[in-house]
Amino acid sequence: MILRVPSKNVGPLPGCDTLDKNPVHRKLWLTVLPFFFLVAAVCGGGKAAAPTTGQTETPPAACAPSGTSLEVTADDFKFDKACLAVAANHAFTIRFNNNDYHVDHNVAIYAEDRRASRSTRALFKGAFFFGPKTMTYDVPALPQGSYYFHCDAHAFTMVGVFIVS
Ligand SMILES: [Cu+2]
Repeated sequence: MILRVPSKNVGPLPGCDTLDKNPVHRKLWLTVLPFFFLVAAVCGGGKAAAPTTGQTETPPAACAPSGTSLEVTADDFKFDKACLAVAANHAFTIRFNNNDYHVDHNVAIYAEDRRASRSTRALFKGAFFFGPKTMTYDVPALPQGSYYFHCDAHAFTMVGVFIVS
């Protein structure tokens, strides 16, 4: 709805006494003007409170396997990758670069997102170690599935999708 306060047809604004001395006009303005503002406020408020349709939820990460040597880096309490992928039923390695000075990180693989399920079972738990340092984990073959990788100490911020396909 588009509201326009008429500027030409209705006459001068209240307070413009020099232009309009007619008390009836002035009374009309004082009655009508607040109504305009009220309608505008209600319409505007309704628009602002309208439910948002498109949520800004990030789509699930997708990646495809490429060899059996994975690599991921921890930097400032974040993994540099949102998705890791490996072929099903093949042992593989994860080269883990912990770049955070004097911070203990690891990489573990879980059946479910630990942010949603604290009791999810671990498919693999890499050893913790302080940065800056790089270690290579040997991970046994995993069955096909869509899993998650976390740092166990910072599961809420250090997380990604782990695809075995
Ligand atoms: Cu960590």
